[in-house]
Amino acid sequence: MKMSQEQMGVRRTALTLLRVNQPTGFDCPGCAWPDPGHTHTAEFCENGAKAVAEEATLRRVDRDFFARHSLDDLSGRTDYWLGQQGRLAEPMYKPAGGTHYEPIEWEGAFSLVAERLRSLPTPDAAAFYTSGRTSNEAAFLYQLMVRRFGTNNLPDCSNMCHESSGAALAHSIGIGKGSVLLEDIYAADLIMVVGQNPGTNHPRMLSALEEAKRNGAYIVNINPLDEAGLRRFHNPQTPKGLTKGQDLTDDFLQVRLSGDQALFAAMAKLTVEAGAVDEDFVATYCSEYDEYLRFLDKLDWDDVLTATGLTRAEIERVAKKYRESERVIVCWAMGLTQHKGAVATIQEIVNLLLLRGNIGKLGAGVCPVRGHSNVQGDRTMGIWEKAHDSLLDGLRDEFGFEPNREHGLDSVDTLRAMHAGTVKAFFAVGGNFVAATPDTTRTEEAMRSLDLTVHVSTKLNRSHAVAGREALILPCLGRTERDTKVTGEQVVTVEDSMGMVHASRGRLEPASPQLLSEVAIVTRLAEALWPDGTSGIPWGEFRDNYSVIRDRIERVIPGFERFNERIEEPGGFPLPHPARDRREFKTKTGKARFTANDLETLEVPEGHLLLQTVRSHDQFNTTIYGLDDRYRGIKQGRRVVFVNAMDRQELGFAEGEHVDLVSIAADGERRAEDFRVVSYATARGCAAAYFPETNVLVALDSVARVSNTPVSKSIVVRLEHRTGM
Ligand SMILES: Nc1nc2c(c(=O)[nH]1)N[C@H]1C(S)=C(S)[C@@H](COP(=O)(O)OP(=O)(O)OC[C@H]3O[C@@H](n4cnc5c(=O)[nH]c(N)nc54)[C@H](O)[C@@H]3O)O[C@H]1N2
Ligand SMILES: Nc1nc2c(c(=O)[nH]1)N[C@H]1C(S)=C(S)[C@@H](COP(=O)(O)OP(=O)(O)OC[C@H]3O[C@@H](n4cnc5c(=O)[nH]c(N)nc54)[C@H](O)[C@@H]3O)O[C@H]1N2
Ligand SMILES: [Mo]
Repeated sequence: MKMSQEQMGVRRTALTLLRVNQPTGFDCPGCAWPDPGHTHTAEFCENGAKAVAEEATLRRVDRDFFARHSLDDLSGRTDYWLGQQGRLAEPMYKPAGGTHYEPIEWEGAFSLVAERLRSLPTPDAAAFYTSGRTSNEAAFLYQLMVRRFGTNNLPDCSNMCHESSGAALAHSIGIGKGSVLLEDIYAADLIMVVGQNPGTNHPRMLSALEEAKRNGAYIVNINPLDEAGLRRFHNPQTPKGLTKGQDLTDDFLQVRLSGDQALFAAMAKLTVEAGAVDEDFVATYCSEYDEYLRFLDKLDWDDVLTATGLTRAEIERVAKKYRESERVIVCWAMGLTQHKGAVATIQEIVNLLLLRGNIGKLGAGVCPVRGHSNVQGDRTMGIWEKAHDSLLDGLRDEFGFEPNREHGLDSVDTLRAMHAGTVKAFFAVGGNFVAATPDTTRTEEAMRSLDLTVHVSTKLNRSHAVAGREALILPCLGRTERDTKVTGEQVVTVEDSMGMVHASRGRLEPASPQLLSEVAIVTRLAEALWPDGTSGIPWGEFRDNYSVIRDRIERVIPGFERFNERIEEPGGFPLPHPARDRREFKTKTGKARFTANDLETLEVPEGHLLLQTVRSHDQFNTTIYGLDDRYRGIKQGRRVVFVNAMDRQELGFAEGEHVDLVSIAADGERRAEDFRVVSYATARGCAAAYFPETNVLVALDSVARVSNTPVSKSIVVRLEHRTGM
């Protein structure tokens, strides 16, 4: 409330927060956790309120602001300062050689961007990024425009987020999405929360866990950090909630960073050895079981204990719970996806669940918990550099053009292509590419070397300050704002983490009369790219009436039958999920696949630690709300490094000492300066610090196998005393 009132004032605060996640309101821009049946007046959380306040702020970034602050000035500011300046209010342009952004008319902006895109040597010389707040309608039109233009270069924030989950699940169960609904959470008898900090990043998930617990579920937390938000949960919205301070979790495995693959394989081995396998399920629904048994047979306990840092007794305790449970769900987030072996780890989770038929039945399944509120929907709409032929065929048949069939660039490959000089123009709908991607110093060089950078954004951020030769900022409406077109007020739709699609209606007066919706920006750019209707696509009709876009989505993307009708259903409608709905597995073998992946031990040289980069309680990705991290006891500072007290002593650092973090990689060292050492309950040999301050440490070539996701959660580093300090 305090942050909301500072940003929005008291009246606007109350009006706004009452509209979050209600059937007639807007979808919370905070996270992708689904909404329950809308029984509470207030289905939002502290961090959702902060996300809303950031967008509904009364502060404005307009032409006077840009006249006062040069690009040099802006690029020297912190992410926190940039975000605090308020909402972008009008389109801005930085000409080649210019030192400042200057105002530009919308029409001029569109024709300039269209002209520059058209004069590229090939459509593949442009990359079109998406962050996960973009609505289904805008995302569908955006990928349509990009594919009509001729490229599949559609990197998105997913590439840095749940790409590993999608890759692993598509291989193992034939669909890259989670297989549980809220009702499953309520019906489970064992829920493992792995590599996730829901107290901060998905607070509404705690209410669901609380309900599950009330129904008898046993909850196990698997994490190198004993995240306080998950441990001592007290739901302020339910007077009859768990008593204050009671633990939400029943067991805690303090695993080492990157140790989860070994942990889940060991639990699988114990399950098999105890004779607890559901042989019928395995015989009916699964393939490659024998090969997997051979892998488990070879699994060496010493390797498991080294990788996990756990005792055999701890692992046996949870494995026993697993085989005594009938309905098991495993939830995870970035703690699993951002490692070198992320895909193998998630496949190992599927292996364990398959052993006892924990998929495709009530109360059981896989639950990757998504980050951005519509990141899953954007992928469903075709924001994917490796889209399947079925989507491209659909676009061809519906819109009458032959799409490029060659796979495009993901986020990391886009950066590589920028370095190589083959990508020359970068266009982003949302996000903060420069700050969210790895290898900050080199990434900034790459962005500055481009001919053109364009950002469709709500708020000022670092990516605007690190500009190409020519650069544009195109300010857009946010989720909370009214979107009025000639046919009336428009609604958009989003898909949550559990594959439920529902409507979102902005209610607030737009932050500036100059703002356009993302749909308007995409369609007007498309009209500038193909003047006089030469694209054969009726962009103007789409802009005037979003129902018409939904009609087209319905015809191209499976699962959206009667789309316009069904968005009115309270709570939305579920998209089909063959593995969940019918135990139908659309994999290469036609069955759910056991996958045997050899364990791989991370080499950490003497005197080094494994560093993970995490979110504080006061940030949304690269948007910094404040400088505290309440649950971890940090006040007024983000440059801290959490280290196990015993490691700190052994390595010879004092509590509170200021150090540099130095990462080592094949192509050399990288340094992040001046972090305060804080002793913290983390697994031995592991450390943690906040992102994006530490992205400078992640080498661009340090990526997860298969998914190409930057390895942000196991960076080999050493601490160095700061000389002369
Ligand atoms: N308020 C708020 N909400 C958000 C966001 C935000 O920034 N702020 N971001 C949104 C987005 S885009 C996303 S993707 C999600 C992110 O949600 P989270 O994944 O919860 O975010 P992180 O802060 O990256 O936390 C990673 C967690 O995994 C643990 N972990 C790290 N490595 C390992 C490992 O090797 N094994 C295990 N078992 N655990 C590990 C860390 O200790 C930490 O608890 O949240 C979304 N919601
Ligand atoms: N080291 C490290 N790096 C990471 C991670 C990590 O854990 N560690 N996490 C990764 C993950 S999980 C993710 S998802 C990425 C996040 O990467 P991004 O999605 O690129 O970054 P965000 O910080 O979420 O983007 C914030 C910006 O989005 C814009 N914005 C907000 N709302 C809207 C809207 O409605 N429309 C438009 N057009 N713009 C809007 C605002 O201008 C704001 O400044 O970062 C990744 N990077
Ligand atoms: Mo994310």
